[in-house]
Amino acid sequence: MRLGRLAAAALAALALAGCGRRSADPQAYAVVIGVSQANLTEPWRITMNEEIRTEAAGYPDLRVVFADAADSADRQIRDVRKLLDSGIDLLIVSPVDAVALTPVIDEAYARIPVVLLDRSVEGYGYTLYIGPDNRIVGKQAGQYIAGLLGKRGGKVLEIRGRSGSPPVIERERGFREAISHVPRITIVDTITADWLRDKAEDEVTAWFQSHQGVDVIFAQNDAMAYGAWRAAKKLGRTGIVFVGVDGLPDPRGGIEMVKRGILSATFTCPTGGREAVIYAMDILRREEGIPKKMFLRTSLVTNQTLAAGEVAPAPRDPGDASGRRIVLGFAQVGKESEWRLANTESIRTAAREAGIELVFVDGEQRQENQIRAIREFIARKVDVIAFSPNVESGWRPVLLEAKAAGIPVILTDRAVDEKDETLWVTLMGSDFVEEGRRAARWLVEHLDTTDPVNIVELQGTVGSAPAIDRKVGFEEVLAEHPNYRIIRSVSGDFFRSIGEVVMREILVDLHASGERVDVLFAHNDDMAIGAIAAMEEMGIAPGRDVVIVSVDAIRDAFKAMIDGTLNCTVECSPLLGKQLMKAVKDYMAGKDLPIRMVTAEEVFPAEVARKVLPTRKY
Ligand code: GYE
Repeated sequence: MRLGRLAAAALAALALAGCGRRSADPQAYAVVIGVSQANLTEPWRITMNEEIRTEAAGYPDLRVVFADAADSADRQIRDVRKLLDSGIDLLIVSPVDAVALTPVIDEAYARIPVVLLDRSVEGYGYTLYIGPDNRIVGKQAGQYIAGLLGKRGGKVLEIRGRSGSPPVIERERGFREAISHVPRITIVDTITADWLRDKAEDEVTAWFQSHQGVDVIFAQNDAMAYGAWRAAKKLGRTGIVFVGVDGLPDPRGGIEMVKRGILSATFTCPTGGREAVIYAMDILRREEGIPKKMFLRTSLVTNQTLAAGEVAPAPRDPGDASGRRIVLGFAQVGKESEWRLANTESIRTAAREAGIELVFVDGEQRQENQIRAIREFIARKVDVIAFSPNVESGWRPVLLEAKAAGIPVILTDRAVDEKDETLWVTLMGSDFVEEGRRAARWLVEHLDTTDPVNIVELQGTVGSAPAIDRKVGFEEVLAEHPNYRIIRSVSGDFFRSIGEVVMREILVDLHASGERVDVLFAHNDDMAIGAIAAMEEMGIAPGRDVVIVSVDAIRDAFKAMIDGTLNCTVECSPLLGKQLMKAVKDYMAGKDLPIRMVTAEEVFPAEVARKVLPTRKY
């Protein structure tokens, strides 16, 4: 990581803002991180840089060099190039514009690790994304306003940030999803104010000239909400509720505005600056168990939540595990698939290597067994509970018991359909909706046809997160291609044997009704491999007569692709052991965990199977 003379000079030239009193000589540092910031006009971004600076100060061997793109994509592209040429070891970047910055960030990623903060790029050319889940931010704001207005509904004026930027699109989407349930809530208008207070004040002042009553003004950040409040105050418009986002703790931040009654509510939106440095150093230390995406927790701030101490609760003292082994209680789903067996093995091995005492219970595909196991963990006062929920619903009572017992819960692999996110500390695993989308995108590209296409779908366990979400993602993409039709959709419960049985029944039924099947979409490889056996038995050539796409990317799927009986598999990694043990240790050490961690995954068509098989770990 030593820097060349030229690089040192370039770095010195770029080092507009180094870290405080520390030596300016880049040679003095083992590690140099470059930070390319989108702008320094938004209070939230100023806080992000501050957090990076503060956290970095804790690493004596680390130097951080900042660059400000002043909201210009061209300038940011130049900044990133300069930082790269100056020989930095890792890049932290918050892109001004996702599309414009993708090529240069791909370039950087080809050379060094890249951490994206708050805004993403096209594709997956980065090491780690850290940021709020902006769709959830919009959803939470919508739920709050729906709760506030109730059945009588009302008129909402929406103020959005820079149009076209991903946070704006996602917050709008989440907001509309949440208020769509209350027909009497109408968005009377949407104003664009580029995240800026003054622009919001001017725009809202103009808007009031030609518009009458509005019940709520929802602004996508606190600065704009404050601008709107000033406009209303100036024009004597009263009785309006103002809702913002960001909830920064500083004297002019959203929390203060709630306390002063300017805002009725805001939502904490962590900048991720601190986490970016912590995980950047983990990446540079080549620590394992680092996910592809981390979504930070956003929480509602009102005077009630402030009074209840829910906002910015007192820092948690590290679990008193100092010196003794951490005890982790893990309730597994069962043994339904090769994926599940690999997942169990990964967790057992990682616990051993991490020196964590693992109390492992196999739920044998039954929710009540997992619930009983969690109650035993609570009675035994384990330090942390982790489990993979067999199905999404029915967990509230036992999660409330764990919370009451003060035992943190980690969800691995599968989510629960519970709104109260304080009932678990993090969810780690795959993006199942995206997996469904990937399977459909591959299929449409592979077939490249406008002819009618008949699809049979083998679903996973009914009511489980992967089955629900993969179906949603798959159908979301097919909705744009009406010639694709799912003609049969039956559950094989993720078992190879059941996949074979139900596929046989479907083929007999289709034969009787004279219907043709062109495609099989199986929610996991095991069911697909079972279905392949049923097809061969019925004289149908799997992979040729019927195109087959499935999910997991287990070794047997690659063997089937090499045999020509399977056409594509979408990866879903079961190797969550290291990530889980890192999360347990980080949590016990007092670190806050992101609300969601998403693993890095790919799509494997048959063409690459022979080359990739030797590299597969499960
Ligand atoms: O796809 C399947 C397993 O929850 C992601 O469960 C997991 C799924 C996986 O049975 O093989």
